[in-house]
Amino acid sequence: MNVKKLAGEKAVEYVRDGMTIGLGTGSTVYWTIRKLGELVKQKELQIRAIPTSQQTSDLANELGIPLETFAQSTEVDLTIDGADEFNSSLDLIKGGGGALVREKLVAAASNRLIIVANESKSVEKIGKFPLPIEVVPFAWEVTAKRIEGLNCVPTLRRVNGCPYVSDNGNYILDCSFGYIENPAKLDRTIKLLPGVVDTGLFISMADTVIIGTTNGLKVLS
Ligand code: ABF
Repeated sequence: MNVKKLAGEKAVEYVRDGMTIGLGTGSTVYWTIRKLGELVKQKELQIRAIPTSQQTSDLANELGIPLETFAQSTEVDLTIDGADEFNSSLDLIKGGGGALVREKLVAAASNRLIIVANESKSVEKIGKFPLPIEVVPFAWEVTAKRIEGLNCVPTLRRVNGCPYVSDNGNYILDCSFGYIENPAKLDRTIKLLPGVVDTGLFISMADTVIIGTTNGLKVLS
């Protein structure tokens, strides 16, 4: 059973005609976007969407989903996105796919955030997944040292030996903190460091998590 498809397609049931939808990034929300594309093509659904990455923008364009930017609308009715980890309070680690800054901006502009995931992302305490932190390339070494001082091991994300560059032209540090006791406090602390653009901690942002399992769907709210 494709549990990503199961969760991804379920989220489409929350979409209504006329909504502005935030489209997340990743291999689970891929199925949401594909399903939305089908419904738009069959003229069964009329939506506009704001993508959280170039990758999602390309997919939505390919499927004929009308896109808009924050120049047209500063309010998003519903965002559907993936996650790398979630706990029972619906705190999240995101950014494994490198789109965390736009994902957070779109989520923060949304009236509702639905996360689509599978059971492997469910944890008691977040932090096993290395926390992605987007940083300005200039002086990234200094920023990394400051973050290291918060008791973690930061690693510059690389692709084919070169630094990974986000859609915003920044670098990403994958930071192994181990279990994070107070995610909200850590998020605030990291964001005060010069050079940090944002962190992959999404605290009190998600309203619902749809979980695909081999026994069917679970929904946390
Ligand atoms: C996204 O979903 C990212 O934040 C995250 O890295 C990614 C992982 O999800 P999936 O397993 O669905 O690809 O939103």
